[in-house]
Amino acid sequence: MPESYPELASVLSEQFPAPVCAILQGFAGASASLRDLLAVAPLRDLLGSTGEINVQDEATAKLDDRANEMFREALRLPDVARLISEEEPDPIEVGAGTYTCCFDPLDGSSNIGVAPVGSVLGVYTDAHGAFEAGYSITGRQLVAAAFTVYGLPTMLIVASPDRVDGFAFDPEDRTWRLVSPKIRAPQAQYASINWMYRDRWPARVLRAVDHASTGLRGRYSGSMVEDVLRVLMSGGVFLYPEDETSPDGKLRMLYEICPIGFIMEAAGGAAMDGTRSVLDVPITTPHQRGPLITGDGEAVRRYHQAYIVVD
Ligand code: AHM
Ligand code: MG
Repeated sequence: MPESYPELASVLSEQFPAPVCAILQGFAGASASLRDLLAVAPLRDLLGSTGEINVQDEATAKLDDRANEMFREALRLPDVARLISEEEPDPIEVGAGTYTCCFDPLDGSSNIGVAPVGSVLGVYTDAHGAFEAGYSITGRQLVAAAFTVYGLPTMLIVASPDRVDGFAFDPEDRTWRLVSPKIRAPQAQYASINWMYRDRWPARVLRAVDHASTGLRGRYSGSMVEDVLRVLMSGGVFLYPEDETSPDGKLRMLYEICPIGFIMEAAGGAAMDGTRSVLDVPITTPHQRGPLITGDGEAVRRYHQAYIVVD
């Protein structure tokens, strides 16, 4: 019975101030619309690329563009100061609000049309001076984080500093309902990493990956959000370390690494760059990259212990 699963709005209002509830509702609303678009993408000529190259030097998919517009509009809210999107070269100044919303409108672009993709949001406070000379921002300034996975079911994960909840989208009445309250990251069963990059890993990464993944089974989708959802629900560790072609890692701090790190720490797991929590890394540019090793605290600790050994 749907009535037995509390609706998103009532769960949010118990945990967050009204402006943060509005931001999270905006994210959930745009996610529901994007889910609809993804479901008909092959029928609406929405697969393939726009022919443009984005600020990350990656080909922009038509759906990257559409998703970006949807979240950009949904998050233009009175208490939002600025928006930072994976698809926008520069921050977008919105108003005199308190919050900076950083988002990846469509995570897992290489899976569009073939496998689940998602969206990621980080809500930062006190970020006004960020990126000006001498000012940095860290993931410790997050007050909320969320991500969606457009699979069956379509899932929305929302975190405050000490609680993580999972909501499923009900297409009948278009509500998000709490189906997995107070998620705790279970003991690792799976390791998610792109094993094809093994030859590019420095010796310490190779050693640490082997140490962290011993005894685990492999699962890797190419959509971080999907792999992280598995880590949260079934137990595991997700790893995207630095390598020879991406010496700083691939994933971006503000709208990928820190929101996921915040969620994982709130669920009792861990998220490190190898030496420290990703939430303690100073971020000085909007699209700064970093390594991410996240999931079950014990597996992340094994990575760390092997990583810090001096060669
Ligand atoms: P995107 O936001 O442009 O889709 O890039 C991020 C994605 C992650 O979802 C995923 O974990 C990773 O890139 C996959 O990269 P690779 O193909 O190098 O394994
Ligand atoms: Mg992404």
